[in-house]
Amino acid sequence: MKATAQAHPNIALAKYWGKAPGPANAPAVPSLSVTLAGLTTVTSVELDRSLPADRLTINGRDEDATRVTSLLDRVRREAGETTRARIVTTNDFPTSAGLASSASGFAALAVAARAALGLPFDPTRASDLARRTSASSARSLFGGFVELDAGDGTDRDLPAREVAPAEHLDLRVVVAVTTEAPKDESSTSGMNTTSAHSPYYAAWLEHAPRLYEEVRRALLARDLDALGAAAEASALAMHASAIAAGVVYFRGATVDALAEVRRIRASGTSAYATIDAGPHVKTLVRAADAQAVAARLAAVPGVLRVLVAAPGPGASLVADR
Ligand code: 2P0
Repeated sequence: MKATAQAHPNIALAKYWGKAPGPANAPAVPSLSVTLAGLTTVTSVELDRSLPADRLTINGRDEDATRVTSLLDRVRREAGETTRARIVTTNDFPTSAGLASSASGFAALAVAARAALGLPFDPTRASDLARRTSASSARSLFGGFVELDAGDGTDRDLPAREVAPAEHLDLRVVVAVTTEAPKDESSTSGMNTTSAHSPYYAAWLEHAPRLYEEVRRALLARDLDALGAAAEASALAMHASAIAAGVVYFRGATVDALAEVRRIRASGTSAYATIDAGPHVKTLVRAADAQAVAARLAAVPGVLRVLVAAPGPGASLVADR
């Protein structure tokens, strides 16, 4: 009746932005990500017959449980249960680090919720379950390099799957943190505004699958330069479509860090930027270059700190303490 799971955030190399038509929170475009080691969310789910509603605590603070309840309700239906749960989640990285704690959070929650309700460990089932609440979290069920298809407008299962294991590519992600403030606009809101109002959303829908194919091909060929070029193009195309709808996640330091990545590249080091629904810049480099690139980015005015992450494992159950 109690289970605990852990999961790690992921960074999309080929971005998901926009939802497919239909009821199931499926992406409008395919995406491909890398799951990161060393940054961990741990979530426990404990059924409690005395609770009138689910109770959620994140890093020791009570939080609104609406999205957590929507996920748990699906598991309760599958398990034939109605009992409410106490959910306790902790992140060992700051939620302002520019790394989506929602991705690792819903991935860990999906694994812990299924186990607490007596369902077997099944990353594919858990990935589809997590995707229905937060699409990027579907990718954190798996380690290494992970892809998620676009939806087809139906309610069919749509889990992510591993493309290549963590050790497949010599890669580090250097995260340049540009603010400690929470983001101005959630991803869900930003992508819905983009799809409703951007004159360039149709162009994004047409272009994104090609960039995804380029990222995938380069990954399988272990070609960091081709992968990085396609990943940077995916991030910039996503933001171009969003900016045209008035959804601007960039800050001054975002643009300055992006310019520094391009200077590093012009000087001969393979370094490619990607930017998510926030102002932080993540740079894709080889392991041997990570410390030097981190030092260059740390010196950019407006960059508060940097951290370096390697490809890591998928979500798993952990023994209850
Ligand atoms: C991604 N992002 O592929 C893209 C790139 C942010 C920028 O998926 O509405 O929390 O819950 O499905 O997954 C973040 O959005 O959105 C995201 P919902 P989600 O990683």
